[in-house]
Amino acid sequence: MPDFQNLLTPIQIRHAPDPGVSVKQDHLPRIWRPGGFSYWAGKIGDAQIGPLYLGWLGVASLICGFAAIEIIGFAMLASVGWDGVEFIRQLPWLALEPPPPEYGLRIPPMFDGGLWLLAGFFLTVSILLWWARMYLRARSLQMGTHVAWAFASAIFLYLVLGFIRPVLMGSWSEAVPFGIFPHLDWTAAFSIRYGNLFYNPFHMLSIAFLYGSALLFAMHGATILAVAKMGGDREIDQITDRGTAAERSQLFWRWTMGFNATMESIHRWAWWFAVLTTLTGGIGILITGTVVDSWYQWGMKHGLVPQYPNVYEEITPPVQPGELEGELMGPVPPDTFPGLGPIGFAPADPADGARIFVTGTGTLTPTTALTPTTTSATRLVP
Ligand code: 07D
Ligand code: 07D
Repeated sequence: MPDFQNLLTPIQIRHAPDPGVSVKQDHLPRIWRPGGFSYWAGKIGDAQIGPLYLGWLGVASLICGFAAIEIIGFAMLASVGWDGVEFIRQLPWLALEPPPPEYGLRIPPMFDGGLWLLAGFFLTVSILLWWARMYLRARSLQMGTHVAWAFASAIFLYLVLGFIRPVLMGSWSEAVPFGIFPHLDWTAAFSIRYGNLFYNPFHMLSIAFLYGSALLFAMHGATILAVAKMGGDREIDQITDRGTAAERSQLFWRWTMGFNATMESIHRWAWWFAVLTTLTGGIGILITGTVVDSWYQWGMKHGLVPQYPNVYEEITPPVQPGELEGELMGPVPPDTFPGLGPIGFAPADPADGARIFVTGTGTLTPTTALTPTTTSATRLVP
């Protein structure tokens, strides 16, 4: 029976490195054989480093990942005139942007989005190969494939953001740019463009699962640490042989909240919360712009948010010539008034909500029926 050890009192034993169980599916030799030891790794975990299994999937994934990073890096370096110092200084702001909208889903010129497409291709292949590697390593160890399927959920969100949704929307320009702050700008702009993502119920679910993951992780980590001195950190033993640690940790939660997870079920809770974060998130992004155009308007329709105030008279289209200057409340599709001058957004008046000004000459004949959601009221100024 080993002595109780924790992060502060580790005893690092040096011995012949443990090669691990042998499995017959090993096609390629493990590298770093026979493995070595690291004092600092031993401070935070297991001191043994390696052997590392690097099959052809791993090699191919690393090559593709390297290619993606090279393309992104050199495109960013080119964007600062090949100046290494500026590259480092401005790195967080640099971007490799997707093609502009005019190319739709066509292959764009190399320096007008083509590099983005190429980098995305290599990154995606790299991620998918890494997924296959994880799956096959688990299989060859005769484990379940839970890790691979959790990773698949994250990959689903990644593919929705950068591939599936852009394809459904018919344009690569819908996708996320590569870049540290630029991808945050994209995230903020996406939310604004589609009427505030907070009103997207799948964004709500994703947030609940994200926060829930953090809470469960904190509860579980803290509980196991609290009973580690009774052997609770040897969690798996506790499933088959419930010693006093498992007993107490479960009693603790039953006392505190009347219910306790089991040594096994807590890991299912954690797995599902993590997996559902990106799964519900991916659904939320998938239906944004494809099914729902404005989450704020969706919220109005379903009573989440108040209607725009109806402070002006209702518009009765078509409006006669001469009555071409006015304010229309609410978003108006851009081709509603053909031949008309600019339709611009005015600064929101807190009392009235957002206004859209219509100016110009011609016949004000809406091509789209002005429903209460496209226009709630107007005051036309002759
Ligand atoms: C701690 C595991 C280690 C992983 C790390 C990330 C890269 C990127 C590439 C410069 C928890 C490694 C980073 C390989 C370098 C280039 C071109 C995981 C841990 C340390 N984001 N995001 C970050 C990615 C999206 C958002 C940070 C990737 C969506 C917000 C990092 C993707 C949206 C914030 C990063 C992706 C979004 C971040 C820290 C892919 C909506 C932050 C990540 C492939 C979901 C935070 C400056 C981290 C930040 C942040 C990477 C997608 C929103 C650069 C690889 C499009 C609001 N994101 N992100 O620790 O500080 O994750 O940004 O989908 O505030 Mg992001
Ligand atoms: C990105 C999965 C892909 C990653 C993969 C890993 C590598 C290699 C290398 C380690 C993260 C690739 C790995 C490349 C790494 C090394 C060496 C997972 C990813 C495959 N939001 N929001 C979410 C909150 C707002 C917006 C989810 C909170 C605003 C958009 C999450 C708030 C606006 C999107 C979440 C908030 C906005 C999201 C992400 C608060 C901006 C998404 C879940 C309190 C102004 C994404 C449905 C996740 C989503 C998303 C949280 C606010 C925009 C729950 C807490 C209103 C556009 N937001 N958000 O796990 O799914 O991501 O939405 O304000 O796309 Mg949000």
